[in-house]
Amino acid sequence: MAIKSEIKLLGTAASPFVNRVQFVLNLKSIEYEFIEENLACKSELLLTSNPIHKKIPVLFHANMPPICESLIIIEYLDEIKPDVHRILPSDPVERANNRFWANYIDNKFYPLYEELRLTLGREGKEAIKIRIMEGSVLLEEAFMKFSNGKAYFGGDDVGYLDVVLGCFLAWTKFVEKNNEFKVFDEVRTPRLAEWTKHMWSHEVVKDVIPGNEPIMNFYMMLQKYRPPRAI
Ligand SMILES: N[C@@H](CCC(=O)N[C@@H](CS)C(=O)NCC(=O)O)C(=O)O
Repeated sequence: MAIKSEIKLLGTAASPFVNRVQFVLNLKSIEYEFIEENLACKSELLLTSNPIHKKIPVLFHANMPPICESLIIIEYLDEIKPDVHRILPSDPVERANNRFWANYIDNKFYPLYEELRLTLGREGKEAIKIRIMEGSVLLEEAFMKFSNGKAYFGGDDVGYLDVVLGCFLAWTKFVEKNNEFKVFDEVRTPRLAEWTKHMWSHEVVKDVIPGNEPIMNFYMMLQKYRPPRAI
């Protein structure tokens, strides 16, 4: 299938969900056009292509209807280019387990970062930090199971869960710095601490992971439009 330049990605550099899609496009050597979205003033393109959620990323493939939701997009890419760097395992049970943990990461683990930002007061923040660290231990256990002693969830190279969790690396660093704790550390989560280093230096990841400036700009936008609250 001719894919070159038929793919367009609507997003912004600081969005982990957009970065997730970029990782997979890179892994599969799919060329794409990046369309910058301004979430402070959403474009007509975003509102019409993702009218339900009004969120990025949105993927456009030739003249087909837009595809929304990052996990759906990366699975779509895996399906249209299965011959290059498969990210999901071929075994249905393993695939189901991968999806289970992706669901945990997106719906339980990462939302705690946002909850930490939104919570005012030392006590409340400390309680959320504990929940994040408990989550990191669960992820360490999952990593041990999936990686089989190798460097990645996917084994010898980046797989589905590396993409799903790895897209949050820059935000993890930011959250750690802002809140003076470690999400993944050498003592509590030694394998994930090691994995973090592999991910940061991985070819397809390192050019996508946003630097401090886009992260800080995005953070300031969140603070403005969705400010913290006292609980
Ligand atoms: N479940 C969605 C989450 C996407 C998401 O939260 N995107 C954020 C940017 S990081 C967004 O577009 N936010 C706009 C809004 O909340 O109005 C996915 O996986 O694609």
